[in-house]
Amino acid sequence: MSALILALDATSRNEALAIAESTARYIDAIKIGYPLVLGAGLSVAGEIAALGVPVIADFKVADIPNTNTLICDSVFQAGCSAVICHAFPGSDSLAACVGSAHDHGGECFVVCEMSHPGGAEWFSGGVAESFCMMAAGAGADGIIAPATRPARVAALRELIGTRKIYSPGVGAQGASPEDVKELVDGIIVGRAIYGAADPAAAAAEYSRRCR
Ligand code: O7M
Repeated sequence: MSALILALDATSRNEALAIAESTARYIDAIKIGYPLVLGAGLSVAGEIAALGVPVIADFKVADIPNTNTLICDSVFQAGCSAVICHAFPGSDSLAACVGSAHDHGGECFVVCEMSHPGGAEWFSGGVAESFCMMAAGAGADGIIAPATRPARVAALRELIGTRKIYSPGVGAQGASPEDVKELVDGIIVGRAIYGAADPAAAAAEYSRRCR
């Protein structure tokens, strides 16, 4: 049983807000990132949050600690409830993201292994496990792990314990909610909902399948 997180990668503000409004009752959070924010501006975060849906800022923050703090502070001041960062810049950079999140009463999630085919190149061989341990060591609230590789999610669950796992790759990338819903806390679905002819109906169906 998992929460449903809509990856709202629509690139126009009006389209994004219309989809957010029509799907809000079926989803537990909305993840926004560069596709929407570069088109609509960061203020769209507050507009979505005003619908009563928590907003997760997926900027995959990956810089030096000071820059990470500046980015994360902006995200939370804009109304987001959580931020997603990369682990590879190191534990001090990661700590900066976690610190900003917690200073604002928010959460920080760390990408440990990515869902696309190339993700298996970079994140295999113990890298994902190292990132997972870094995330736990930094006090992060959870990690991102790929629904496209449920066995990897299971392996990372062993390491991360009761911290949250959010999992993308369901729908357009080929995974199903049933593949990971017992292993994770949130399933991230993008195109299969926002690109559907009827996004509300698609969200309702994914919500049913995630429970
Ligand atoms: O369902 P999709 O494929 O249309 O969208 C998936 C969303 O999840 C999209 O916003 C991606 O950027 C994101 N994502 C992945 O697809 N794979 C990953 O490994 C990680 C993410 C992600 O959300 O990282 C935080």
